[in-house]
Amino acid sequence: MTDPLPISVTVILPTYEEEAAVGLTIDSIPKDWCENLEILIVDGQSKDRTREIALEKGARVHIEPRKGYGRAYRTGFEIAKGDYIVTMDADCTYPAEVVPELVKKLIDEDLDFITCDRLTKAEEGSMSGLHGFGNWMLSFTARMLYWYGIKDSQSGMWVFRKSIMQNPKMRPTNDGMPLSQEMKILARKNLGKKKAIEIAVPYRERVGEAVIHTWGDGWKNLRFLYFKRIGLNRTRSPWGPLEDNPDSLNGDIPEQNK
Ligand SMILES: Nc1nc2c(ncn2[C@@H]2O[C@H](COP(=O)(O)OP(=O)(O)O)[C@@H](O)[C@H]2O)c(=O)[nH]1
Ligand SMILES: [Mg+2]
Repeated sequence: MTDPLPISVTVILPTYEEEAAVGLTIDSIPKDWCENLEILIVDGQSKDRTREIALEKGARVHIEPRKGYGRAYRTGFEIAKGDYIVTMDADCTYPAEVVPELVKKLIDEDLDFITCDRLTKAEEGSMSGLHGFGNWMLSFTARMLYWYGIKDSQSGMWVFRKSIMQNPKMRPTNDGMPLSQEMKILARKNLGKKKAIEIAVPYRERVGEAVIHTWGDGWKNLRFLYFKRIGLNRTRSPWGPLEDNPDSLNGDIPEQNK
C-alpha cells in the first residue's frame, strides 16, 4: 500500500430523505487514501432516518433547513474543512470508487475543477427515457447558449480546490437543481478550459426514491439557462450557512442526543 496523500478532502453529500441509500453511499467512498477525509452530509431536514444512519457511519452532519439542492451546496462549500471538495448525490448513482484517482488527477495535472460526465458511460437503467431526453435537451441548450463544450450539464459529481470559491465570481447563486449547470458554466468561464475539465465516469441506477420532479425541475433548469445568459438570474439567499444551523461538530443534531 502507498502512503496516504498528505491532503484534506471533504466529500459533500446533500440529502433529503435518503435513508435507503445514504449508508451505502458513505460505505462506497474509499477511506484511508488521504490523511484527512471528511464526509459531510448537508441534510435538508429529512424526516426519515437519514441523519441517524449518517452519524452511525461516522459522517459529519449539518442541517440546512432552507430547501433546495443548490442551497445545500451553497452552505456545504463554505463549511467544508477540506482543501479539496468532492460532490455526489447520496443515492448510489455516482462511482465513489473513482474519487481518489480524480483527486490525484486534479493535483498531478494542476487542475482546478473536474466535472464528471455520466452520459458517455451511463449504465443500463440509470436514466429513464424521459430523464435521458431531458438531460440531452438541457445539455444541448447549455452548449448552444454558453458555447462552453460541456457534454453533461446536469452531472452532480465535481472535484475541485476549495480555494476557487474565494473568488466571488465562482460562487453559484442558484438554490435549486440549476446550481449543477451553473457550477460548470462558472468554472469554464472563470477558470478556463485548461483548468476546468470534464471526464467520463460510470453512472448507476438510483437506490431509493427520487424527489426530483421531472417536468418542474426540467423547466426551472431551462429557464435558468436563458435568464443567466442575459444576466437576469437572481440570488435569493446569501452564501454560506445560517448561524444557528445544527452541526454534529457542535453536538446539536437531534439524533446525537437520543
Ligand atoms: N439538503 C437537501 N438535499 C436535497 C434536496 N433535494 C434533493 N436533495 C439531495 O440532492 C441529491 C440529488 O437529488 P436527486 O433526487 O438524486 O436528483 P437527480 O439525481 O437529479 O434525480 C440527493 O442526494 C438528494 O437527497 C434539498 O432540498 N435539500
Ligand atoms: Mg440523484
